[in-house]
Amino acid sequence: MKLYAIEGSPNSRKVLAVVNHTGIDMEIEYLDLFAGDTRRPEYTALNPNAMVPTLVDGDLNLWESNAIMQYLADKAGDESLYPKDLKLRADITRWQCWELAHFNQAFGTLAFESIAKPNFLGTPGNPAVIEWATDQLARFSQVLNAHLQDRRYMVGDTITLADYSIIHVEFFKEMIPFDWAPFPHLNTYFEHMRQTPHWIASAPASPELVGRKPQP
Ligand SMILES: N[C@@H](CCC(=O)N[C@@H](CS)C(=O)NCC(=O)O)C(=O)O
Repeated sequence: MKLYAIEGSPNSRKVLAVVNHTGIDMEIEYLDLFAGDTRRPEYTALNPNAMVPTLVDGDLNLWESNAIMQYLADKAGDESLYPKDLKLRADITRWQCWELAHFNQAFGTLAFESIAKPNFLGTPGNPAVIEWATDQLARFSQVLNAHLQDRRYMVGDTITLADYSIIHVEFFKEMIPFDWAPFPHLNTYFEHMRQTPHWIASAPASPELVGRKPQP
């Protein structure tokens, strides 16, 4: 199996954490975002979104990080990360969908407008979009904070795919202009999860390397 990833990319890290956690055999090819690797025709033939991650397993060509995580956990037979029990599985899938549709959308939009645009694209962020994303992030952070009030993990008592999906933006959490103080349970959870071994193993060696191809 081969995984295409970008160093430090949040959606790549979700999948890399699952690769590390399960120990599943994987060839990993890192693409260089700044060199335009994701836009090359050989790569867009695999992933027409020109995004990472992408998994190739024989004749299966799979993109969307959460789908890849589910596939790998099942393929590795890891019933702790992604249990077969229907209700637990639905609960994990629910949080993975929620992360993608709401939390990540708000977080990603705020990060793009307030960090990526001024620092990498030479254009200021759109104030109306920043205001919208900030409101949305506060709205959904409240949901996450309440869920985590008396929990150590998103679902059950051990790490599942839901945890790696929720924390995938961890590296950028303190960089965005957002007041996390009203969400103490969310903050405690991120602190705890950022110290877990398979998440640490998926981290870039340094912030400067994010998006760049690691040197052999
Ligand atoms: N919904 C997709 C999102 C993938 C995504 O946003 N990937 C980012 C890196 S974290 C990317 O490749 N960005 C490059 C671009 O937008 O050109 C998934 O979960 O896999």
